[in-house]
Amino acid sequence: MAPKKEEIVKKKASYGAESIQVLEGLEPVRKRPGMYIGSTGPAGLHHLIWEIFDNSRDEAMNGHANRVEVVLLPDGYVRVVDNGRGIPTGIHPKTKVSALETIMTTLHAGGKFGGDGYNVSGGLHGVGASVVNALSIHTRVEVHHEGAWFMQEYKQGIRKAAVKQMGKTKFNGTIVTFKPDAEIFKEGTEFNWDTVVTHLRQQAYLVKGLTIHVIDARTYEGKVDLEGSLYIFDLGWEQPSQSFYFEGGLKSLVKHYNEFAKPVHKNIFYVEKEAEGVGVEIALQYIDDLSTKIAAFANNIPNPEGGTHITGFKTSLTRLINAYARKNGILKEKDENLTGEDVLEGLTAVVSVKLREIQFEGQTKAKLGSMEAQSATATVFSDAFTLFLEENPDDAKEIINKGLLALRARKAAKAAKDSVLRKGALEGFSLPGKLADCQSSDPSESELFIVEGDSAGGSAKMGRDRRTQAILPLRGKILNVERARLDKMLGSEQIKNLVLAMGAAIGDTFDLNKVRYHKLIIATDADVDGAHIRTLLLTFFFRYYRPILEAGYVYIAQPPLYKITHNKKEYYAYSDEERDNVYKSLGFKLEEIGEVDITETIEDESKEEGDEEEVTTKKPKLPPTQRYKGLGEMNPDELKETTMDPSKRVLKIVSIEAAEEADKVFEMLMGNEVGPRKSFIQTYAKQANLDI
Ligand code: 1YM
Repeated sequence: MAPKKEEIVKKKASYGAESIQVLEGLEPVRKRPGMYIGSTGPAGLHHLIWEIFDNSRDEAMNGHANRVEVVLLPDGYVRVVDNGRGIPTGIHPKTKVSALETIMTTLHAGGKFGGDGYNVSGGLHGVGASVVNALSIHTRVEVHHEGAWFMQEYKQGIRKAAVKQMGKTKFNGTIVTFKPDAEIFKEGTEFNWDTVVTHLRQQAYLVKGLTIHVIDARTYEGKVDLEGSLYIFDLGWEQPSQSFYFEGGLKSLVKHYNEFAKPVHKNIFYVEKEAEGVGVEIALQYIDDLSTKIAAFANNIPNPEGGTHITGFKTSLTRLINAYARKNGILKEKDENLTGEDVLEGLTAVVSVKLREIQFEGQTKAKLGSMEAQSATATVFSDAFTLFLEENPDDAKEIINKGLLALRARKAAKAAKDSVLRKGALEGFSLPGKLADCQSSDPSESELFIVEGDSAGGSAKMGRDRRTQAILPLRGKILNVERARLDKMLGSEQIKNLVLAMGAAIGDTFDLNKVRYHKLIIATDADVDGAHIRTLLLTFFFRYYRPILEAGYVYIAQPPLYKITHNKKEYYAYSDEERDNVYKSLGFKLEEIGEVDITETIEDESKEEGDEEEVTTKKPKLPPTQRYKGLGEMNPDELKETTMDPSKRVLKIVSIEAAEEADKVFEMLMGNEVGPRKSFIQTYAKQANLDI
């Protein structure tokens, strides 16, 4: 959250109002909200909840609270309740106002009370509350402390009145109710239930023993009784709600991550210990998969880019696994060590550190920079993991076997890559026989059409502009290698041809400057097989040719779905909607006609190719319309006009994100786990059926 933390002189003090440091008012927050909450979009809006929640969570981490409730209320309000000590309400000696008011209405007001508590939010305790207050149209804070119940309200961060004692109470805790200011959050002030639930679930894993209730009471029609019970949850409303409580902490989180995966060993490794003044908590388990998931946290802040703690962890993991494998004769003297890459394959791990002084690399908190976290993590992990391997020999054996498998796969992949390279190198300029190359040798004007199937390939060859357009037909089914590791694809003739045609090698020797075409156009059919092949090609580019994607060289052709013939003129439509628009523009009224008249080419398995039957449903009033199921159904002229001619065609550029998405789909379709594939197929079965 708040920048320029360094400016704050940290002062050790015991609990009390006098240890709060006051720096400035709240105007800067409303002037530049982005500086304090990142953005005024949805992320910034949700950040408000996290800020208030963090104060409750810190109270729990310091051992004073064990329950937090987050309620989305009607009319855009949010309420966060905890059962901690309550924000101090005593009078501050300098400002002569209540500590509560100072915390809520001044920037950088906070305090480090109770000396040895972790400064868990990576800032000063309570610093975020004033920012939330400044950006809310209405805030109400209630503190229940030692039998007394206090309250103060604010508008856009400005108090309405002094802190008031409302009465007596038997609770202890803090309640903050606020409504984000629509003037600030111009994109909208509606919270996303899933975002809130996901964030709070993760937080529950990070704070062992803390119960978090999340309640969606936005549609509640009764009066919201803010002054009744401390916990709305206790009132028994029938509202969507979720509660999280994880005794196992990070162990539970690893279990959650691996919920749909197949573990390669039974016991989840877990340690929680302090070294060199740094709290370290680690959990891990290997699964039968190629991916690696390491979640990193420093003072409960996610570090998507890792940092010193992750470095310490990874280095130790590689060293310990090799040491154990050698000691137990699994790796012989002549064998080479497993690499860091090998031991990461299939790993799910969570590493969380707690530091008193925290340093991040760069402006965001994405990467931890504190050096002491590296050695502390290494120390704690080394001792505990060595013991784990020794006490759980079955788990140890499976973990090492998994690493050995990765090592073998890595070597096989390298051999395959080398052979592709060698072939390219040996044959000099010789290109694959399947490739119909273009005449131009200027990559910036050259295009390679990667076409599904030999028959479409034939049409494309005839319809192309030979000067700038090259065609590489792929035999569809062969690419459909089920359950294959991607490494194996490199052994496939089809992929080798593609690599050779592109002319830029692969792996370590890849050179973007050598790519022979600056447009690589994937042209597959608009059916399930076509989608499958496209996914596979995109995955291939994503994993082996990311620079090509980043350079924006990869495109997807958009062949039309329909051809409409009317008065000797032809019209192409790329979607059902476009087709209907064509009808309308030609003066046909869809509403009156109802069903659309479509001529389809029905393929009959028992007949020879080309011997197809035309089935036409006669509905008199619409012009003849042909639906293309594949590129192969188009003649060269049609293909040229609709898909290849640069002045008429539509191409979709592939972003790195789209390729990453394809990679995920590929993993699901081709991976070892049956569950996700099954549910994917069930979900998309309806869409798939349309093509049959
Ligand atoms: C719903 C939001 O803010 N709870 C909360 C905040 C504080 C305390 C307890 C607290 C902390 C300390 C001592 C301490 C805060 N205190 C301060 C400050 N819930 C919510 N619960 N006594 C009470 O850290 O030593 C800031 S936040 F600065 F006054 F200590």
